[in-house]
Amino acid sequence: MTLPREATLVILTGAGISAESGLRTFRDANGLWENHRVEDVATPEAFHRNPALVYRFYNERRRSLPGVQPNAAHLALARLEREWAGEVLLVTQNVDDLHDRAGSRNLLHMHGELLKGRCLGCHAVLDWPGDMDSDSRCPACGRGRVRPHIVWFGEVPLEMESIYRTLERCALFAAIGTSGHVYPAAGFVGAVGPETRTVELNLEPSRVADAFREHRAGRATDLVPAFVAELLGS
Ligand code: BJW
Repeated sequence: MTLPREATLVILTGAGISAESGLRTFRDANGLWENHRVEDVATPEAFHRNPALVYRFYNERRRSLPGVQPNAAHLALARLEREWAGEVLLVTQNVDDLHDRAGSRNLLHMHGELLKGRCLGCHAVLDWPGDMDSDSRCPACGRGRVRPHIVWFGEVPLEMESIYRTLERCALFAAIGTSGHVYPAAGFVGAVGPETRTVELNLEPSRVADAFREHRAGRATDLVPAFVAELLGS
């Protein structure tokens, strides 16, 4: 099915797109980190109970970023944004910076970003490339404690209004490398219009695979460059 070149496209990505860059997905290894369930670390309650553990979890992941590079799938999506005549909105659940480094600019990090912190006092969002702990203080107000700028379970994801507005009017919605376990992202496919082309690209069917009209099975680094080339007609 061909789309008008000025059509709006929404692409949702999950941990599977960064897997081939060397970043573990959430539901690999049974979703465990040092024998803690990710769900027991990525919550406001966990942060309140044991902030040192939660800071360490995110410090480790932040430190791993310089050692990984965007892969062919990240680069293909940046190409799509550059070469497509209409709007391409890339919504990622990933907190890594691989889409940014690949060159995507119309990009929303709905679950936050590892390289940012947020002040618990003045709520400023801050660039934070290094480690963070209970002694970290906000450079904007000079007083507030800083937490990772991450959307934990039970918190409202970022940019929701803008995402739903674009979903309602998009001609194509594609979900890449996401398991469909976590809402609201897992429900985006149900928020598009009746004419919208919906495509799932994944190693295996997600939990919400039945809601998509088209499915492509395989690795993101194979599927995504081919899908983008097809959309661009090259
Ligand atoms: C490959 C591949 C390769 C591998 N190539 N593919 C019941 C119903 C509805 C909702 C709820 C409910 N009960 C509770 C909720 C709410 C809750 C939720 O969804 N819980 C579920 C567990 C049931 N959600 C929330 O709390 C969210 N907030 C919320 O709902 O607020 C209310 C509200 C919403 C909207 C408007 C107003 C109010 C917040 C969710 C925050 C999620 N946070 C996390 C952790 C923080 C970030 C971090 O520490 O990194 O975000 S959880 C974790 O899962 C992370 C991810 O972004 C997220 C999604 O995971 P993802 O990306 O799908 O990864 P995996 O590992 O699950 O899957 C990888 C996939 O890749 C697999 O399918 C593989 O096959 C594939 N793959 N290699 C292609 N090479």
